[in-house]
Amino acid sequence: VELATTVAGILLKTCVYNASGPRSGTSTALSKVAQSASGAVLAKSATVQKQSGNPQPRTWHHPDYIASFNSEGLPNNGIDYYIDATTIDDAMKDADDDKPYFVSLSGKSLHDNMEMLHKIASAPTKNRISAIELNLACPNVIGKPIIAYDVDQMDSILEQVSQLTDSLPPLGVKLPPYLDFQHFQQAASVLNRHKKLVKYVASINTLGNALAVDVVSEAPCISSNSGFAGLSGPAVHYTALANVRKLRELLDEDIDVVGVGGVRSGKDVFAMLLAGATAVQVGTCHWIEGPSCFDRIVDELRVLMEEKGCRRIEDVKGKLKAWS
Ligand code: RRO
Repeated sequence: VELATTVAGILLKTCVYNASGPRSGTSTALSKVAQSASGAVLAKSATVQKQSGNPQPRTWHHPDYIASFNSEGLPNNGIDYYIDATTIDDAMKDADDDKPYFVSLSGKSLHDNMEMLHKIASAPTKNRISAIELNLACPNVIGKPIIAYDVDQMDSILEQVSQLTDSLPPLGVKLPPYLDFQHFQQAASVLNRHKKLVKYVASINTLGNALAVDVVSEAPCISSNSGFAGLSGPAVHYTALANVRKLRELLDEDIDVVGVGGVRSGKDVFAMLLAGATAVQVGTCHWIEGPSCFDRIVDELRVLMEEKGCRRIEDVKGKLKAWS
């Protein structure tokens, strides 16, 4: 069974890799992903300056791991760190030679995103950065909306970024979950308009502004942002599958769809592939289980594909059958 795939034309030896966020903020954490069966290494979303994020406690896992919550508020080491040669050396030194390294950007304004993109365009490490994931879906910056819910704003950001296309690695966009077919249409038409720039979408980020309540203390489980937090894990897996399916249907075929949301087994990856994903990211499960989850999930996927007689990703991708 061949589990290799391509995302934005970049070869991944396995179609499963880490989502931005969990265990992706430092070169030490990234090196553990790099040494696993993860098909790529994706860094935590960066801002222009290093920042420490929201007050603690800002994460909470349901005891049965059916759902996780975070209001991290973008703790990260700043863009310079993620594109620095020493960071990339440390992160990738024990990985397969050609394992791709991706950065994620989550600027607090268009100006900040442009500044980070200009830094990448002139970085000596530019050709070691296989792709850039532009996060237009962070729910946790207090006072800032989820950009990709405002399609006009998404359009104008992509318009600006387009002017840099030729000097940048391929670009993907991290999307929030959409719930309404009209919103899928609106988002897809903006993304299709920018298909020269946008080579993949990663769908979905956390479901924004959920609330977990602790019945003992009668207070929210999370202190920051009045307890409101991004919801992830198995609770959002079905929303993620629907987003992958719908976006695959609506997006131009040149734009890859990377599935992300509540994936914790080979079966979950297989379902994402059937829905149309070209590759699948793992976030919450990596957070809880650690980087060995990539080896386990890839093994499970290999066994399942063997059982089903599927020899490559293309045999599964987008092949969801009609109900019968
Ligand atoms: O750091 C965060 O609070 C965070 C980000 Br940038 C994001 O994109 N998604 C999320 O759930 N948390």
